[in-house]
Amino acid sequence: MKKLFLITLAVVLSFCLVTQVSAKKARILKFSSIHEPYHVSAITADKFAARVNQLTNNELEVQVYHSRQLGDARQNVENVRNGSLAFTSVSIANLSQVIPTMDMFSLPYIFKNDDHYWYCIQHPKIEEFMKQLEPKGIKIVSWITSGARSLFTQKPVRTPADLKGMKIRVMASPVMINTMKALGASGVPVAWGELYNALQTGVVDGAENNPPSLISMKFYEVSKYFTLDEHMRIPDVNIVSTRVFNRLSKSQQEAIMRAGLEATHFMRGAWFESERVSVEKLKKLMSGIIEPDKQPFMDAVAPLVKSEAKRLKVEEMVNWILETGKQF
Ligand code: GTR
Repeated sequence: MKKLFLITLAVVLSFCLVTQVSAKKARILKFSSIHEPYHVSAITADKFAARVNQLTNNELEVQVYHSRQLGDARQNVENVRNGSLAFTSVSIANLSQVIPTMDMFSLPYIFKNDDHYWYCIQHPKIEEFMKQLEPKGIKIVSWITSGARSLFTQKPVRTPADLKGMKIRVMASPVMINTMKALGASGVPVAWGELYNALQTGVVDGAENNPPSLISMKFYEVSKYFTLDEHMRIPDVNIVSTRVFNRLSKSQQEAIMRAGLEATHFMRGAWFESERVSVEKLKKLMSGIIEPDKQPFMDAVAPLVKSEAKRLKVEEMVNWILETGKQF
């Protein structure tokens, strides 16, 4: 009888324990993505979220909101800074609103190719450089890529002379605006979510971006030519709010950083494939994919790289990037 009582008690107690554990609520952390759910950056965010949940045994639950549901890039940056948003993925060009020197990464043709890009961004020198953001409330969780940015326009562009008088959409980055000027066009800042409309209504004559984004945002419907001049490789990064991060336990912080590193590895391969597939699709969807001689574009912006590096006071870093490029 006593034995039965003890067994019943043990069952009741373990039931209470289980319900208590499962009742322990996960801490919800929101991740805002400006991309459509099938864009590689959005898929990377989903994978990151699932991995954080798994590595923390669901103590943390990262919830990803795609397609600008929680805001466009600049708003996301502000929300990460004030802690109302935990994560976002963003172009470093948009971090120039926080620290102007971040615009260094927008300098045209400073990265020789994809391998040179990855060599630089994973170098301890750049890791150190990015720490400037921490007192501003932003911590880098993972480097992802946005590939090379190229021009897409209503009229064909084969040389910088063809850009004369054109209004080209850029991000709110002084370096991007000045680069368009050096190429003979004018750079017009427009938010990502408003670009389709701006192209459709002729507010701008073109824009510049990577192949996967032309597909995910359907820009091929409202522009005809894609000129693969590959003028910039501006990194995207996944960032976390330091206000949120600093309140987490050490093991939760480690889980986030580990999931972040894994996201970088995943993204690098997935991006490569997505870029290839997207160019194939765009060949069928647009009037022309132009592979121009890049040299005249490079020549047109070479003086600007020097003057902008000086203005931003990043000459030493830019010289290092250009110098290391000789090995690639
Ligand atoms: C995309 C990039 C975004 C943002 C966007 C834009 O390719 O992934 O972070 O830079 O371009 O041009 O606004």
